Amino acid sequence: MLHNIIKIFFPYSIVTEVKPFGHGHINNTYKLDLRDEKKSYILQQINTDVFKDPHGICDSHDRLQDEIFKGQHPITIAELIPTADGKKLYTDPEGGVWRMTSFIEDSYTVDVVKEGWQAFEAGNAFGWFARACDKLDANTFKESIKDFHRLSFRLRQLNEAIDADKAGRLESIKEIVKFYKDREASVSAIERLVDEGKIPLRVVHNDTKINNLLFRDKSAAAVIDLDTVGPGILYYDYGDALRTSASTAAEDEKDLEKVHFNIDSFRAFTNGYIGQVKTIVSDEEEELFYMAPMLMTYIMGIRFLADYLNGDVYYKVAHKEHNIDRSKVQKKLIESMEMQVDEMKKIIDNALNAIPA
Ligand code: ADP
Ligand code: GN1
Ligand code: MG
Repeated sequence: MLHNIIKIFFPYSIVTEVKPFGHGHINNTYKLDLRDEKKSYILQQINTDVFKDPHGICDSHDRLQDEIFKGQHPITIAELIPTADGKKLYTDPEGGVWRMTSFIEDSYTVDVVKEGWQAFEAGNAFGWFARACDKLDANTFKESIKDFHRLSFRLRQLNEAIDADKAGRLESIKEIVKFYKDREASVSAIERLVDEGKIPLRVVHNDTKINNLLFRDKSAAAVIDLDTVGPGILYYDYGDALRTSASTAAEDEKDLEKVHFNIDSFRAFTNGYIGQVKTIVSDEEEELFYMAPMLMTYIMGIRFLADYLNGDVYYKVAHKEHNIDRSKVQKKLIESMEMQVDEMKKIIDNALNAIPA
């Protein structure tokens, strides 16, 4: 099956190896090697339950690479590789939708940040990405998933999952549900600002988890997983990236004693990120950066929770507690952030007011 798909892209090549690759939760990803080619490729089956318009995703990727490949940058994105007859996607006879991109050579991902430079590099790379997108007009990009980071939409989904309790799991997790319910109001400020049009809509990444970044040696080399690139606000990328970049543990760590929001990683990431975006940030945007990590961690926490209640229909899971484990980690991170908000504000202010070196 995979070999038939590869033939659509490379009809005259011999496959030496094709194997599942990476730790993504959404698409099916393979690394591909061909005889007589030094370069490798990434072949992905796009999850069309999640992404209803895969052509739209590729159009956005194409426009982004047109913009980014115009210049010389220390960081890059993967390049879309068309089929032999020049199409960006291939739909197989069973309806599976496939895409090929260049493999970023000699790169590796990080799931848990262990050293300060990794957090700084992550901030620098996602900040670079935001600046690279600054020239693109957000109104001409489509959301690949409607209301993706809209808190009220995610809360509605959670409420529906609670009401339906499809998998019969509600009783056992009442305390976790209460934790999130108790905080609904305190995380709603950013959505209000967006609705009032007070902060600019930009083209942003919308899925800045640390393993959507590739490192080479001791630097960030590429920003990947561009499926959600589209309209959004800086806070989404800054906040979602910190959810993983400043966590001391994996997103699904079972031992919650290990989970903390690490203020040193937060500082390093923030210095890297704000150093990049400082010249494009508006006065209004400066105000609520400190709330972004909490909002995005909350949103992911309730999405994992809703998926657990729905019986694990959205995210890939390795075992039946996987989604609730992930949701508990987000809860622990929120608790840890709540204790450090004042310090977070100071760090952001310092970064915004720092005089360039
Ligand atoms: P998902 O949407 O399922 O998260 P990703 O696009 O993030 O899919 O890919 C999953 C993983 O595959 C990444 O975390 C990374 O490890 C690896 N990967 C994806 N694209 C590339 C690439 N162009 N070069 C090297 N590794 C990649
Ligand atoms: C998914 O695709 P991946 O694994 O990088 C999800 C993100 C979540 C993340 C949580 C399209 O990201 O929104 O933050 O899992 N992507 C989509 O790990 O839903
Ligand atoms: Mg990914």
